[in-house]
Amino acid sequence: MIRSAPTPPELLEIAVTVARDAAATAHRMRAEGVSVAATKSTVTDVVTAADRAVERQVLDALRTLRPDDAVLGEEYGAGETGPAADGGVRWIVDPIDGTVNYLYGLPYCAVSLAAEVAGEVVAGVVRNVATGEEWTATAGGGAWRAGERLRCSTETDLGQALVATGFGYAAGRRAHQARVVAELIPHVRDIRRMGAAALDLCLAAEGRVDAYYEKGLAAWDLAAGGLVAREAGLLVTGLAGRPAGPDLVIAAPPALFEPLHTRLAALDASGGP
Ligand code: LIP
Repeated sequence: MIRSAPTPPELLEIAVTVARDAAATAHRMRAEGVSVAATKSTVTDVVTAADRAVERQVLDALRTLRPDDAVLGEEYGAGETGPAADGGVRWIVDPIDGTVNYLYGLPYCAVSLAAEVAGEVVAGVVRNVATGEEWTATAGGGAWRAGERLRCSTETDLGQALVATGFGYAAGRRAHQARVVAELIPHVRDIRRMGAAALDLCLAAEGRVDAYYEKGLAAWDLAAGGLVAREAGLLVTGLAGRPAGPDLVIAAPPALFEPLHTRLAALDASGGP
């Protein structure tokens, strides 16, 4: 059977359905009590039973709805699916972004689910597990929350900008990131470290922070939130024209991009361990 490629809105509809069910499971499991199931890169990089259960639920739902698609997830990797076929769809899932907030009962954690076609993210949803706030975007179709189209901050002065960032789990990386932030903070309004990269990108999409940067993001932290940010008018890149990725993600409105990029380059924000 020849199946036509799904459109971004069709992929978004699936993503939203799956992410809402996933967020409901995460919410219910949080209410039932949460404990650490395992650790990953360091003893503070935790996995809860909910991270695994939620990703498993997403994998099962996608296998039912889109059996030929590939999936990349934080907990099970490319697991059972392998790479996307040429021109095929790959889903990228972070079952709970902001796992430490989830563990501590802080209301800043999210399910993030994106659909990539031919290597480009074309649809994405980020849903806050605690509050039910939900951000969506399709490539070329804008970024949205609660029926409102989102636009990024119009701030033009880096000195007035509220800048979100985050830190990795490994001590050496955190030390380097702390040095960067110590040098940046005199040049911005203030810094926010809220603990979930996907949500930071969504807040930047609606100007609730002016800009965001972080080193060390994985594909599942960035995929859906990055599209939401881009569709709201932010530039989302790495340093020196490189694409956004593990080395660095800078998400800034056009007027703030250059001054922020210049500072981060001078501070070697993509360097260190
Ligand atoms: C986390 C982020 C957080 C970032 C951490 C980590 P997790 O994801 O979203 O903001 O600073 O480095 O990647 O581990 O909660 O899925």
